[in-house]
Amino acid sequence: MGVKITDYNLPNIPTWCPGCGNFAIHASLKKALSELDISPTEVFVSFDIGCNGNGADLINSYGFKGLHGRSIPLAVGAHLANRRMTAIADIGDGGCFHEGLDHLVHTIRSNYNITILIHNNANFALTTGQATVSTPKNKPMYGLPDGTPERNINISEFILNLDPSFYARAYSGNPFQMGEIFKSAIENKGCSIVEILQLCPTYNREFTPEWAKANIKEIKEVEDYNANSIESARSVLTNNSPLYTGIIYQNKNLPTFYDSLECRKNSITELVDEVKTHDIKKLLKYFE
Ligand SMILES: Cc1ncc(C[n+]2csc(CCOP(=O)(O)OP(=O)(O)O)c2C)c(N)n1
Ligand code: SF4
Repeated sequence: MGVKITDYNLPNIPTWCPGCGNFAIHASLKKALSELDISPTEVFVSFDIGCNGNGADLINSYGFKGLHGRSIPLAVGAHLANRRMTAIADIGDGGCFHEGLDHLVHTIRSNYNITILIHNNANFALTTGQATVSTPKNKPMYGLPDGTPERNINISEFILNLDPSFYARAYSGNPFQMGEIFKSAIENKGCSIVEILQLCPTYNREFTPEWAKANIKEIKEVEDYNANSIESARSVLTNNSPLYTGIIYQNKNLPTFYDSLECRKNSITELVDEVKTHDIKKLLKYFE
């Protein structure tokens, strides 16, 4: 193996709170990429605005820190321009299921070959703990002492209803399983969604490692579980009790966007190879 996990390190110091699940998520991502022997020069990671997005300072790869809710189209753009890159979007549950929701829906629908890592800490953490779609109803949150009056969304069922190519759930307190899930997601040919149940001891104090131990189970504990069956996936996601982690659903037969694009079928170059340079001096003269 040529690539080492340390090849992905940068000298910057993380600013996350002690006990934050983002530490393990980042370490697992670097471990997965190095174990897949993917060089940092072949990786593009787009980061959202949020605590998750502070990871932009910590990974030695190509990348872009975009606007809140917009890390998904950035990864899509990188992938469409150059399929030699492994494109990963890193986003919080707030960015993903509020302002960025349309991007998630259309990326799954188009089946672009990218991986989306959703840090689900059940709140908008960077802005000090407001309620997101995954915050339990009636839970007091910043600015909402009596809890949110709105209903929440079962995000795993929501994703499954879009018929994704790959949906897995990880838990930040189980980095070994998380790293293996990331590897499978990156290797999957299509849009891979990984929802990570992320510890946030500052704004989601109820979600503790003890709670997780009692309520989270690995899908491999379900006898004869078939991750290729959407019915099996639905049956374990409906009431989320227990919360299962692992590869919940994978459809290896779903064509990717590029597979379905007739005009690019026989091309041997990437769009990035086809960019031509244009002399715009003449055009600029017109405005003088
Ligand atoms: C376009 C835009 N909308 C809203 C904000 C304000 N904002 C910045 S971070 C943030 C919360 C991020 O929450 P989430 O995406 O769940 O990530 P977390 O901080 O929990 O990791 C919000 C609402 C912004 N910076 N830009
Ligand atoms: S507020 Fe929560 S998500 Fe943000 S750094 Fe602290 S523990 Fe992590």
